Amino acid sequence: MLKLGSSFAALAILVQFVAAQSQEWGQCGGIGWSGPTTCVSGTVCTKQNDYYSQCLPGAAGPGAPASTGSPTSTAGAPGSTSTSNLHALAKSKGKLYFGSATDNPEFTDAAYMAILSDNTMFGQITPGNSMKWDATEPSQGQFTFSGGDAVANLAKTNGQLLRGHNCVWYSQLPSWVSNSGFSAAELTSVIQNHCSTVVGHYKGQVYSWDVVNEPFNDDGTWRTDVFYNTLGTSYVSIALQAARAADPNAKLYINDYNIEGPSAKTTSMLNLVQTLKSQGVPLDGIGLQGHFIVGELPGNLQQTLEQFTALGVEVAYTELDIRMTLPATQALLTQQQKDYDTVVSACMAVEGCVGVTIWDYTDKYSWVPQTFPGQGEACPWDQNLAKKPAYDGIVSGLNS
Ligand code: 9MR
Repeated sequence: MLKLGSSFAALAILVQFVAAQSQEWGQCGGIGWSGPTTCVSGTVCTKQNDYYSQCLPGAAGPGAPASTGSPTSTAGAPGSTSTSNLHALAKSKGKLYFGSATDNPEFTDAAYMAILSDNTMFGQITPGNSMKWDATEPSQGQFTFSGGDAVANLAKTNGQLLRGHNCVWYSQLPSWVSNSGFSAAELTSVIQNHCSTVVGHYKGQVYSWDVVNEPFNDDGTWRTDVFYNTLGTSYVSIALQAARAADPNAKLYINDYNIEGPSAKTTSMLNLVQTLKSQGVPLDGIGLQGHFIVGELPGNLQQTLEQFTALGVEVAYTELDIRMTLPATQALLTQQQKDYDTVVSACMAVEGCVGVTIWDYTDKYSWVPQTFPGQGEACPWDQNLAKKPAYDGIVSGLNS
């Protein structure tokens, strides 16, 4: 846990260091915009409308780093030997789904899509970015659903469940929300309009929504973003109620990282669930993201899942990946196999754990190397879409 915490501290420093450029999906221009107008490597500043330009993943500009492919390749290392497909196996063992995140720019990669669209492998998908606030309401009242619709349509075509991600989050949040100085009443209606429009747009198509994402700091205190600073903790119930009204059949989740084992943050999330339940606020599930480091899993995974389900919510690992310091070695890949087994086994042991989603299935499209330089290889498929030993770890967990 300590190392996990310090990695996020390192991330904070990194984010400050590169603040002169906008991050992927961040704003990079538009009328009234006074922030950075250049984008980090691998993304291109793209005009959405007169008021909003955004750094979209795309052709790397000058100065972009070399491909993350070759130096970290696991080529040569023994891969997976299992012949089971993950979702089919998860279903046969009583779970609702085994799933993967995906992202729109990946849709042009035919080899990637062939594996993603195999519904015996993945019975559920989550859009990594295209249903977030900056993608769906880049300027106030102007909703754009093209990216999210492409993911929803893919799920429908493939016969896969869809997780919606997300309504209210401090990140990938347009500046018109964070910097307008809205009063409490104004921000309430901004949240209600956003959540009800986005959740309503996908009504009937989404199994579960991450309505609120990452409300807590690692020390268990509330994250002081525009929502908390303006509305206190009430923003959570405002968002959940708007989502429930917009799609009464979608399961409504709060989703966070570093709540997978005992910690101050886990305690805060447990307390929040208890409070919301006692107030009759609609809440169906807690998403435990599961961004882990090889060899450093928190203890008591199963017990922590059970602490949540005892409060009357379902749980899921919603963004599982297990990263390592590069270069990958056989020992690290073997430990990663064990770690995937341990995490998936914990979900299998808890009836109210409905499924596991990996935060994209291949190292080719993992978020990790860009966010944690020097780390990677977090996914069960390698850069070349070959299964790694981690895949056998998942199969072993599903069979447990
Ligand atoms: O996978 C997403 C990546 O493409 C984006 O650049 C990043 C920006 O914040 O968000 C990633 O997904 C995050 C998710 O929405 C919330 N939990 C942490 C995930 C990894 O950063």
